Amino acid sequence: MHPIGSSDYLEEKRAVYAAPRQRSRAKMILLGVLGGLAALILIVVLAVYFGVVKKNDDKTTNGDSASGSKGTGSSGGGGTGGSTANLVVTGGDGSKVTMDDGTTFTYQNSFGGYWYWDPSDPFNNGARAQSWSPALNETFNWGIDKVRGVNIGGWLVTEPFIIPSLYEKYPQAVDEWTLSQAMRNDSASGGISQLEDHYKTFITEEDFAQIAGAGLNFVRIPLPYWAIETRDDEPYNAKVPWTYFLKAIRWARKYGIRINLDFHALPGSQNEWNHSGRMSDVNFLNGPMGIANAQRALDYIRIFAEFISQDEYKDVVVMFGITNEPEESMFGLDNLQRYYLQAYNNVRLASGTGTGKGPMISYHDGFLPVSQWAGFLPGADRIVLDDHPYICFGGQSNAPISSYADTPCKTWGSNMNTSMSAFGLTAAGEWSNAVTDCGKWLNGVGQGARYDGSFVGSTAVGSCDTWTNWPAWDSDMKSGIKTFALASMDALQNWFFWTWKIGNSTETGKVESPAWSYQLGLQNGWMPTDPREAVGVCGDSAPWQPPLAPSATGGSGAGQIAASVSASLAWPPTTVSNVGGGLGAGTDLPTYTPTGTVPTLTAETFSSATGTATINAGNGWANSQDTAGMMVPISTCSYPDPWVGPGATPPVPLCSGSARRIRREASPAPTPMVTSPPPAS
Ligand SMILES: *[C@@H]1O[C@H](CO)[C@@H](O)[C@H](O)[C@H]1NC(C)=O
Ligand SMILES: *[C@@H]1O[C@H](CO)[C@@H](O)[C@H](O)[C@H]1NC(C)=O
Ligand SMILES: *[C@@H]1O[C@H](CO)[C@@H](O)[C@H](O)[C@H]1NC(C)=O
Ligand SMILES: *[C@@H]1O[C@H](CO)[C@@H](O)[C@H](O)[C@H]1NC(C)=O
Ligand SMILES: CC(=O)N[C@H]1CO[C@H](CO)[C@@H](O)[C@@H]1O
Repeated sequence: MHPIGSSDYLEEKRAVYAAPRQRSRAKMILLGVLGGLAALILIVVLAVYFGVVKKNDDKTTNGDSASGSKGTGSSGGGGTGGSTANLVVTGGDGSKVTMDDGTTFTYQNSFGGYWYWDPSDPFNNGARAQSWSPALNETFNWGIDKVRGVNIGGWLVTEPFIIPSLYEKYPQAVDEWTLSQAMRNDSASGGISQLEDHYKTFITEEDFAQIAGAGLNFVRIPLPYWAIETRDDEPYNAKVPWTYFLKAIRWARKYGIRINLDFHALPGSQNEWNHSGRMSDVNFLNGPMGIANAQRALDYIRIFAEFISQDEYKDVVVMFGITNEPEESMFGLDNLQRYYLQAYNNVRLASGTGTGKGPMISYHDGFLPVSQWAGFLPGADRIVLDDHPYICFGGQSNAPISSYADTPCKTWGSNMNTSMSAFGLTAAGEWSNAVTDCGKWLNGVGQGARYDGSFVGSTAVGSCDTWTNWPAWDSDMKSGIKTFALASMDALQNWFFWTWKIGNSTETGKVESPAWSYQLGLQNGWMPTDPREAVGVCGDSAPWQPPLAPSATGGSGAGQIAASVSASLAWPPTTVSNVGGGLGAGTDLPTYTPTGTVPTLTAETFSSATGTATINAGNGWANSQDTAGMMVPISTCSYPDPWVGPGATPPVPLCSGSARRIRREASPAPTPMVTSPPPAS
């Protein structure tokens, strides 16, 4: 059992790929020059390894397509055909829903929820997820109304263990960077468009209806920076994820579900893990490109905030997790807090301050104890603390699931209560049913589990079959997991389970990480059909009482950060860690300049009932006074590759006549980007 904010999750994940970080500084300097060679060797080694070990897994069928293709499409409206007079725009339990592609399903919601969709009134917020959850056009009382949510993980940011079929097809891919390269190489299979096939089939409108029917009222949706743009040789599927996020907004609105936009993959990688987009080094607030990459990320935060703060979207996308799991231990609390304050300023410039003005701003705790964040940003308007209490990545035990019955209650409940009063709203942005690290590629592609000793350096304590062969689970196992889930829900109070759905492995034809799928648990009886069953499971000796800490409530005068705090957390920082050549002061480090064109995000197109007029869906930019340009390279300066890795030495002199760029590796060029015009000001 690890207290909230403990770093076992971090340590264990870092252990897997510890070697690169231990390279000496001198070697790192060399790497800056010989990076291409090193990367080539790595690719060859991986290719040989996976080529030998995994060649039999390279199948071309996709295990998810059969079940996942129920409803997709790209047209704006869910209602089709008929005159306006006959159109059914709302329905409750048992009503028939017609999806974009004309297929239908029956809406099942025994909790008094109802959907609402009128194509001639596409921003109507009348839908309600359950009788006990406020409709979208009603006030959500933070801290009183409970956030009961799921993540839509593995959808617009892929992860090997969530959607193994994508990675099984390309054994050399270990993260979305290398998956995108492998797909681009494979034009015979559709190239990079295979990712869009995944977006279309993995999650559909029907999932949102099922989420409301499961008694849940929130979704947390991971988004990558490449939903906005890519630069240079970044191989990702640029922009396309955004068009699917727009569908998610439409579906969430239809079923009365609120969204937490989770910025999950940042330029340079904020945590080096596969789910940051690139399993590499941390080039974010760390290393020679650390400030430049953070400057770029802050613009992406501004662009997302400007979109979701528009009147048409602010009551659906009500929370913005500005950065998922930043690895504080790599860049230090001071620099993380400088970045967090600048992100706050960017979001509130877009949204304005006060209740109803744009999203709650959610801050991940950086793997520090939540208590360490008490009192952060005094005077801030509507901020949230995000903790990810996982217990499965630490030391492994073969104790039965029943022995974990009150584990979540022991420390999580009181930590959350304390933080609600000391910081403000505190929520678990991720948690799961896993108590062991069993599950195909849970630790990364090609990695085994500590539990059965197949992970490098581990000693077996049992067979993973016990924890992954869910078709064989008996009623004791199922009720044990359910008890653990209920205790977690009660202790955490406001939460987002990770994750709604795990895809089938092509190799086995079934879900290989069952402890991580809410949907599978519902279908097979180990998740509660009504999450309110959790209330009181941990005992009700000292229930948390409102109010939330003042910084979170948006009361009178809220939104103004004390001048002394702003001064002590000025942006950008003057130094970052792990810059080669003994450099590190701000003037020595590559930074960007705000002279670029801002790529605004576009909305879906909606037509009026008669089809003669287009309904205004917003121009993508809430605050026309927010006119700063995009952070881009200075034309007379030299920059290392944004992904160069820590320890590389910036060019000396940094800025002169001719630009020189250190390239880490050569990659296929991505499709050129067409950027939108700057926002009207
Ligand atoms: C919410 O929207 C529904 C549907 O248009 C409407 O009937 C209801 O009055 C609205 N509620 C509020 C509080 O505006
Ligand atoms: C893509 O193809 C190029 C050229 O054949 C090759 O060098 C590279 O290793 C391939 N990359 C991946 C990820 O498949
Ligand atoms: C996995 O495959 C089974 C059998 O085809 C199917 O019923 C199920 O819906 C699939 N699960 C997912 C998450 O796609
Ligand atoms: C914390 O809050 C929960 C839920 O309101 C409650 O059950 C628990 O008793 C509270 N107190 C402590 C110390 O955990
Ligand atoms: C090496 C690495 O980054 N592994 C991580 C991949 O992502 C999973 C979760 O999706 C983590 O558990 C691994 O640690």
